[in-house]
Amino acid sequence: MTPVFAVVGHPNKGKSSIVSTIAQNDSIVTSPQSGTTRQVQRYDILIGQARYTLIDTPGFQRPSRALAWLQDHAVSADKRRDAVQQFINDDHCQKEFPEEVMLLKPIIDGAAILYVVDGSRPYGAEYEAEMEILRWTGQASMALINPIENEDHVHDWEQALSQYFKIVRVFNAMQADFEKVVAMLDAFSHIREEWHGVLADIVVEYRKFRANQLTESSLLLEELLTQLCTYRVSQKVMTKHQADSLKDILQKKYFADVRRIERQHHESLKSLYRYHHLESTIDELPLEDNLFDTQKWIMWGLDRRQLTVAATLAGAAAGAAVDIAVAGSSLMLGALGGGLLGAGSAWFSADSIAMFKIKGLPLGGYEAYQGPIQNRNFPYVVLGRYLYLADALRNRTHAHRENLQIQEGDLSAHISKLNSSLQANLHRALGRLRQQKPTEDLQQSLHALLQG
Ligand SMILES: Nc1nc2c(ncn2[C@@H]2O[C@H](COP(=O)(O)OP(=O)(O)O)[C@@H](O)[C@H]2O)c(=O)[nH]1
Ligand SMILES: [Mg+2]
Repeated sequence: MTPVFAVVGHPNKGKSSIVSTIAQNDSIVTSPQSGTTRQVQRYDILIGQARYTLIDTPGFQRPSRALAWLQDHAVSADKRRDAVQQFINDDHCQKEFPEEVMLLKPIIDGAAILYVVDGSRPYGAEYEAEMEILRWTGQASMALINPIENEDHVHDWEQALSQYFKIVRVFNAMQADFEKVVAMLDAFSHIREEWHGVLADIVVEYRKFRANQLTESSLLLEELLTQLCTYRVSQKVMTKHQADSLKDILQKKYFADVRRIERQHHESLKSLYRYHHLESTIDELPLEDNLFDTQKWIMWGLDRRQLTVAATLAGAAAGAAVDIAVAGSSLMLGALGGGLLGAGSAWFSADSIAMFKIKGLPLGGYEAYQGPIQNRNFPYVVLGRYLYLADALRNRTHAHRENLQIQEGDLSAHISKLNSSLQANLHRALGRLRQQKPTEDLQQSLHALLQG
């Protein structure tokens, strides 16, 4: 038995938006133009192993006249549902009230009702005909107040809706977070007895799905960091002179590839969170600049001081309890040698992001190569950028259709929320990646970071 929900209400109240948000999918068409959803659209939702159906409808067009027709065809309450059935089958009604027929049909066929109103617009008696018709179907129902512009009229709506619906919830299509969606489904399991078990399973699947997205996103991040930290491009040539002349070409290719690899992973992350149409923008990785001192790099990654603390933590023996306060104190930094923090110091050495090298080959000829990465901040920059995208995706709803602009974030604030052993592991693992050494423990720290 697959639960089916019909999302109904006036046109342009956010029905399609709510469908997107509940379905966790941005492929559903929403529009500022009233009447964009002209036909009933069935969406078979698959969340993990859970299946159910959401039906998006065009919305009521002539509810008062439709109700008048129904009232003429039902003499008493026990005949109301039959009257609705008759209304759907009636040729004249199909021509006169195509939208009402369309939206009532799935409900009479067994769909539960999600009635959507706009809490920023005043309540009006004209909605009563809609609610009355819905009541006549005898189906389980819930009202969702979508406060499109503000919450000014939510209270009035609650007063009116609670007379027609057992459950009335404020549900902002643009802001309803994952928990809100789950709570809505859970509430439904209590008003429709025969769906209780299956809706409880759906809620479990939603949670598993969400946890799975998090795990997948941390694996994707690990892959991105590993690829970018180890990436290099090379070319074999006959003479040393030819090898020398490859420097610019290889560097260009290297930069382009690094950017492409990052972009691909960002796109995969968007698909993982079921954003298939979302345009996002982020500044290009500033690879050409003198890396460490540019503001951009510090903006995405860590600043000098934080990098020094990171190196201190990374250097501590694995498993040793590291006192972060001590590691970060000026005492400790002083012990490391004040020179470390000096501008242009060799420790941060980063006049080029990756080395260009030429190697003689045993059988003659030369190989020129660019990469792998040298810069200490590089893995942090990649990490920071991915983290901001992941956070933005997790905190937005699929009803949002504006472009997403990824701007600066605060990586060190994110990192400092981890416990000290996870922090030390993270720094150690990123340090090892940069040194082309195998890492363990990276996954766990990344997972914790993404979880926030
Ligand atoms: N700001 C804001 N806009 C919303 C909200 N819900 C819907 N909209 C916008 O209102 C318009 C109509 O929404 P849509 O879902 O297509 O309404 P429908 O006709 O009832 O399906 C679209 O431009 C949506 O982006 C909301 O909660 N807040
Ligand atoms: Mg619509």
